[in-house]
Amino acid sequence: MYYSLSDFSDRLRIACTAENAQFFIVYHINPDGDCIGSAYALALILRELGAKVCVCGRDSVPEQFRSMTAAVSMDSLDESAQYIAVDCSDRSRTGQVLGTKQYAFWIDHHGAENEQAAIEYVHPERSACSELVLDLAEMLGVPITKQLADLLYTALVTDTSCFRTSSTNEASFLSAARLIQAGANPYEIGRKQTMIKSKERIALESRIFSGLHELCGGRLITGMITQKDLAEIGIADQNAPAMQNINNLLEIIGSAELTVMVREYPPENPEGHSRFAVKAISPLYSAKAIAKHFGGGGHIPAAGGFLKKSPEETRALLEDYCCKLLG
Ligand SMILES: [Mn+2]
Repeated sequence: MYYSLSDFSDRLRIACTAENAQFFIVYHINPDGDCIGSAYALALILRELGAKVCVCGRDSVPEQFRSMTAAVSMDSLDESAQYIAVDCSDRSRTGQVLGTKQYAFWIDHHGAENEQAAIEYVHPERSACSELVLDLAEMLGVPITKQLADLLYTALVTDTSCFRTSSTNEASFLSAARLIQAGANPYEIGRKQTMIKSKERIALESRIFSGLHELCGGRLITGMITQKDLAEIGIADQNAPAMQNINNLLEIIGSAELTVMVREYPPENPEGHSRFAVKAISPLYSAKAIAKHFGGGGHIPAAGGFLKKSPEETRALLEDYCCKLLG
């Protein structure tokens, strides 16, 4: 059930001050800056309130965030620990990393159709989950240290691609201002997380552009990244730093109304070996509805999912469907 900020904070405070309070904080599969920054910041906040904490996720923390997360120590927890999910639209995004136990708390800015936990703080209109964690810290009276501000600002800047996504709004900037006031350095974090490109990233981008499909008079742009591309360039896997925000790359084509990026995963990937990411640049279309048609999910402007098909087949299916939509 959705709770207001003050009711959610009250419940969290009560849970944290109980005897032997312990929390597993779970971030989503294929982690990004938002889920990582939000989860580790929440760990610091709950610890400040007296709880033991341990952050976990199915996939390890991407390299570009490790200098921040390594500074947050983890406690060892026992069976009585409660679960909190951050930045997960629904249970499938947790990767069932802790089995099937019920989650006590849920903090997210996507919004699932069904209830995911008894106590939820969910605001789909917010541009990053870290904004919700910041609200909570302030409501709980936890001081925003530079360490917290760096984690939360990194989350905000990566989820909004430096305040350029369609989800960016007044609240994003108000959150950013509070975090900068608390010591986050916008130039350092912005440059590190969104400007610098590795040699591997530059090679990957040029490969994607050389294999670009421009359809429906340029209104639909699709790109594809195969396992062979990754191997030849020397990118370890789909979670490597060179892959961050790669789904946004196709937006630089001015005529694009819809973009689709298809990424091949190893055949043993449980969700399927082709991941697709749809972006609706024109407000006339819903990426969420397109992804849903293929069993995926997400936001109206950006959504995706997995198919148990080859990347070529996945690309063709998405192209066919999107072309029909564009008419
Ligand atoms: Mn997010």
